[in-house]
Amino acid sequence: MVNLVQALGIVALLYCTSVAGDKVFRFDYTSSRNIDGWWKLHNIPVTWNMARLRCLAEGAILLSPLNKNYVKTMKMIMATSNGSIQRGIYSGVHATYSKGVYSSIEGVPLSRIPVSWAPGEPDNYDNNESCLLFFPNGTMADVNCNEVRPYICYKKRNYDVVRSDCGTTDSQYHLESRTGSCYKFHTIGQTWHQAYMTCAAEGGYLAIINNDIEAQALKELAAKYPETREIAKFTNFTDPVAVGYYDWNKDRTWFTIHGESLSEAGYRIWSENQPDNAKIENMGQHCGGMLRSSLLDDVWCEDLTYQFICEKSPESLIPEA
Ligand SMILES: [Ca+2]
Ligand SMILES: [Ca+2]
Repeated sequence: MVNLVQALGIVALLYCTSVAGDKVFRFDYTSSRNIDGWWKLHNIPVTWNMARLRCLAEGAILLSPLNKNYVKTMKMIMATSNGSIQRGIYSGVHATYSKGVYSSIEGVPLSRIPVSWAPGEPDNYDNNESCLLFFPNGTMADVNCNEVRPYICYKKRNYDVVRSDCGTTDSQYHLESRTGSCYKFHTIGQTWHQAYMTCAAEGGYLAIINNDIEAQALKELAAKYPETREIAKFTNFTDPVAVGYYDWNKDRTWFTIHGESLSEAGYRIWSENQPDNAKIENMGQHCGGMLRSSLLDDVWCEDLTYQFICEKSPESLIPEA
């Protein structure tokens, strides 16, 4: 016989287990036993590759209908949403490595996935379709990967995953005691706009320098990583890293990505002769950069890639109490 105290203990234990399991990933993901993990619906349509990158930056992958439980879950998520979702969402099943050879992001081959095709599909229309779309009724079709569609990101449950001091499972974020923020230095360059997306998906933002102390902290952080020397080919300066300010109106007035002027933000020390709006093929510099000296330098927004620094509050991904 289980007495009342024991019963309450069991209930409390089950509750704690489920809460810990449910909340360990991030606030914007929903736990699901059916798919043994967490999911997040992105209802703003993007290309398949952008969807893939966004999930990756969130620490997840594109959800695929790997078995009947996944199919059921995807249908359930779509049934409670409207708009463009009703016209189909991207799955993680793709043939972008080799035309016609489909597998899910995690490598499950198409032959192992319980696909029921929509009428007339798959047709590889114009020999230009390598991504699989999932419809609300559970059928699928191959489509051009450049079409824009909503999608679902998925994180498989992993009990080893722990949130750090920085409130993330991403171990590359480190808490800086002098500012109370966490920072991650991205060594693989992206364009300023891509870098903005990556930081946002990680739960942060392109770093905003608010005072000399933060500038010093970022200078020390950047000093730990070698320069790529990519931009040095075009300028006399050491490689800038992308940070969070922007010439919004392209009229040389600079705002942080949180809408303040640089003076309001608290740091506006430009490198000598910067911002210079240097031109490559008529393309000026409207995006924010920081030299290794921590002095500011305007950089190109498109085409060229920069290493970049994301800043994150330790609370940003934690559910509100
Ligand atoms: Ca098709
Ligand atoms: Ca410049």
